[in-house]
Amino acid sequence: MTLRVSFFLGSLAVASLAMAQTSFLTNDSVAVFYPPHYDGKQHQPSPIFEREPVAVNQLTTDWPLHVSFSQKNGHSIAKIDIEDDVDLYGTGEVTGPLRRNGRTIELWNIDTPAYGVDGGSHLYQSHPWVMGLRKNGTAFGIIADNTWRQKITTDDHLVTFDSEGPAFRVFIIERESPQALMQALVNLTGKMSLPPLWSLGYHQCRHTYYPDGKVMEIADQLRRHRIPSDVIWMDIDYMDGYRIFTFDPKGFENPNRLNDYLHQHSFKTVYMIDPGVKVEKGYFVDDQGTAGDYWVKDRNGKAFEGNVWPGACHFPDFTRPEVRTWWATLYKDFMAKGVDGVWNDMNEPAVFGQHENTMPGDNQHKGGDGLTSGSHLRFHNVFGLNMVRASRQGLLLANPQKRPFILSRSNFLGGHRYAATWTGDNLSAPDHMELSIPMSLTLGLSGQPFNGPDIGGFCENSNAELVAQWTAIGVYFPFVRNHNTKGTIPQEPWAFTQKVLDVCRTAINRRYMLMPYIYTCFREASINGMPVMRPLFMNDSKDLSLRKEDRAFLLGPNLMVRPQWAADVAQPDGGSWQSFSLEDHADGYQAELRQRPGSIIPLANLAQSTAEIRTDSLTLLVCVDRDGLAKGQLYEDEGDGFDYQKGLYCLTEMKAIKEKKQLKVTLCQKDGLMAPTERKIRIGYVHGGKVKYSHWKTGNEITISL
Ligand code: MIG
Repeated sequence: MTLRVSFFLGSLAVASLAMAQTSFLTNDSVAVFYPPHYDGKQHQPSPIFEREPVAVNQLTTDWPLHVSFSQKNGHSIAKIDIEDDVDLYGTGEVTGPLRRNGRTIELWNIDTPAYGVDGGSHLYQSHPWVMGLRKNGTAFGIIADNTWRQKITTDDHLVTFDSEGPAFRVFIIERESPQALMQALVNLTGKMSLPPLWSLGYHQCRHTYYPDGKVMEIADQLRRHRIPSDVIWMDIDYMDGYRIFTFDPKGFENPNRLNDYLHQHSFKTVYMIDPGVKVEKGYFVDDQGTAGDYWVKDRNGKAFEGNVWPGACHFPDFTRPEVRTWWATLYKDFMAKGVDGVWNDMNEPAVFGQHENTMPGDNQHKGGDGLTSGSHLRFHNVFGLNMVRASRQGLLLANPQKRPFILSRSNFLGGHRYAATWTGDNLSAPDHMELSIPMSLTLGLSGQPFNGPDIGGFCENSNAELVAQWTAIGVYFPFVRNHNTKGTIPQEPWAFTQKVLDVCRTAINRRYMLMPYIYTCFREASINGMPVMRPLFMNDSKDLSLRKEDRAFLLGPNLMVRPQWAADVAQPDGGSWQSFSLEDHADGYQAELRQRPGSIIPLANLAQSTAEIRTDSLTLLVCVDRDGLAKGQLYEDEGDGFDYQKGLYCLTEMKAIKEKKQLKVTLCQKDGLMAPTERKIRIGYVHGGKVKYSHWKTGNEITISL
């Protein structure tokens, strides 16, 4: 292409025109810019995209943003000039505020326990993605299609990707709004498939509940204290000497019995699986991997060994399709013991005692299926992504009728196709609680809708105040799990005072009541890429007063959440959102909830687990706009399995109209093959800081007097 250009022009103009000649528009109206000397074999097939985008047209001359490529000291650099007054967001799993102008983010996945709250350390995941919001509300997104180590710098006028690897392509999306931008992002990267409903419940974890009797005791306590909950987690000590896919013969001698017990009490189980495989003759995982020659190699071509929990370990080379297939088969017997979900930790990969706690950059990966072999430097940032890709394959192989739930610590842009995530080893401290809001918002804007922090904090002792405050807001995050590290004091909701227990119960009750709404938000995320938890600016991208707000946030389109400790937050729509309470417990901790005028939020009756949630009696919170109108949606399906993909779901549209002192609400099925449920309905009219509840009624058209 450069050749063709230089044929026409003198050498001076070539550089700029070569660029113009090597940029295209994809069939989805996304611009792709190729650097000179682009070698696709160093980058493709890209892990970011669900399928390789197809370039169909030359880029139009009025395309606003352009990329200039350069090489310096062996680095490949892409610079994108941006206009004045653009607010930047995204950049993946990062600390610091929501607005990302003036930041440097290193993309190199490492195990970073007790990271700081602002800048500095790079964390467990990489998302070469920057989004921009202009004053007029239009949005752009920039993807560097590059897995090699790189830095993103966001100056006010310039976004730079500076990579230690070979020259890479840059994709730029232009859309009329941030909502349309999120849609375009998932059109490229793929849609998150719906998680099982149980994974949206409350999760209780610690490093480590041991032995199995302790796990049962935790289950009993959750039920006895009437903390609605769905999942109990098994951290590394359930294993036999940290050998993955085994169970400790003393503490977890009969996993079937334990899992049966938990299932009988309406709990699901999630167990940890790390990538490191103990080097040991006679251990079936190591034997199989060695027989198949499945390990990552060192620079001399020998199986690399590095220390993790079990001591010396081999690491599966997940870039290879045959290794992923083998890894997938390992889950079959494991899941058959009653395991419901899997936690893939340490997959940066973390390796003890090595430079940056990971494997050497000159380790070798073999690739396959169109992926060329290459050094660890190329594949490091996608080690986690490729691992969870293989794990997902495994869970689907083991249980083809169930939606896989995988939680991964490491990942990469596009990895939401395979796993949910959490924000790693945070600290039990108020500033980490505050940080968890912009962090989760930013992950959502970076294409990972299913995420959340360790509630209560992971490292160091938590305390009563922190657990109460953190739970009071944590229940509005997409992923809700209380977890802490070894050697610290317990931090379950009941571990402190009656007051803390009550605060946590009220908060978690609220989440379970909101579950029909939250599930509908997840469904939306799975279709149009809108984050479940989103910044206020998503309500109105032209309202500049919302651009920096990262203490208050939105759960879906209709619910605003303000932590008690955040006094004056920005208010969408000029402060017209209506404050209300769910379960009127003025305990001083619960987040303030506000509903968007013009919306309807469906609520379930209180349940102790998602398995108990029934939508045959619903409360509809109705908040009308100035014209007296409101509407909303309710998505229902079986909560697990894949029949919803064949249309077995019910999408209900709800509409309300207020005339004089009458409020009329109508429900009508808009889509789906599942028959609408016969139900009892109660209207909660949200107005003036209160909810006025009607009696329970039946039918799809309900009129109440206000
Ligand atoms: O190096 O499995 O982030 O959640 O409890 C520590 C033990 C290894 C790190 C995870 C954390 C987990 C812990 N793991």
